[in-house]
Amino acid sequence: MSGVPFELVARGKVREVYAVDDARLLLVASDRVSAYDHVLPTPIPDKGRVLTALSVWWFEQLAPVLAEHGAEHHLLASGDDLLAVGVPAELAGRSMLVRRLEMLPVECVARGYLSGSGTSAYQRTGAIVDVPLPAGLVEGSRLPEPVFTPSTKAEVGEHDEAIGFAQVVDAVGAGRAEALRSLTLALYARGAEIAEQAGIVLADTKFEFGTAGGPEFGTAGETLVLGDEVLTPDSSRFWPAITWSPGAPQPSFDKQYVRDWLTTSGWDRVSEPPELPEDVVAATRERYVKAYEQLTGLPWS
Ligand code: PZK
Repeated sequence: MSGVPFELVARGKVREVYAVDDARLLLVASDRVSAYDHVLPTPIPDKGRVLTALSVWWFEQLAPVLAEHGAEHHLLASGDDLLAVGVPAELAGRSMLVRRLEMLPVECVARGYLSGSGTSAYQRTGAIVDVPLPAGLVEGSRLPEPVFTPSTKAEVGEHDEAIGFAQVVDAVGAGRAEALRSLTLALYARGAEIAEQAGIVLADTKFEFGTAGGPEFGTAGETLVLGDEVLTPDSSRFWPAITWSPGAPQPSFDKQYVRDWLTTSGWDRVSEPPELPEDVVAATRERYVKAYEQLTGLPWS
């Protein structure tokens, strides 16, 4: 049915992972979109290709930061280079061939602005788990400095749960935990700087890391490898800088038309979500394309 000549090894809400061989995986991004914890029945044309192209571009931008930290990324090939690997032409544009890693069981979240679950935690405790924050912040506030707020990796349908640094140490060891925090904050800082120059606030983002297996796994000299998709609107909060105004939820760069339409549609947020009208689909596709063009400075195809 799917037409992918590889074994499915993992499936998320809007993308899939296939095993190409023992050493390589294929990450395939779909055109599906999620909102309010549901996958919508209406795809957004080109979303998978745009997010893949954006992620590939970011891996290139972040390579110097990774190198400074003695780290690497997992991307091996994308686009038409995948045809030689046997990836069907219809999928090549929304696929990344990556190194198969031993993934570390931690979501590495960096936040430069207060939002969402970060705001909820702050309002309850004045902190995000073990990271204290100053008084007087509101939804959308810029933080005095970016913070590392890791979380557990939830199963599909569950929510990630914020954890403290000590739990990261328990999960991966003190040396790796320090390296993850340092690298996460350095990658966020570079991403936020590039986004800011493009008129986009990178409020927060989530990275996943692994280690390249082999005999060095778990030893002191091992190399951390940045995996997953990076700095896409699905792994990050992107806000238009021009409308940034702390004190209320910020409009999403990509999904605001979808959210606004769903909110006014009468949908109860519990039952199956309705199909999107074609003008909302077209406007949302344009937002993904605009995010790509604005960030990269490149024309979309
Ligand atoms: C890997 N996921 C998360 C789940 C997705 C992605 N380079 C890698 N090596 C080994 N495993 C993974 C990766 C990566 N990236 C990441 N699952 C496995 C995930 C569901 C859908 F696209």
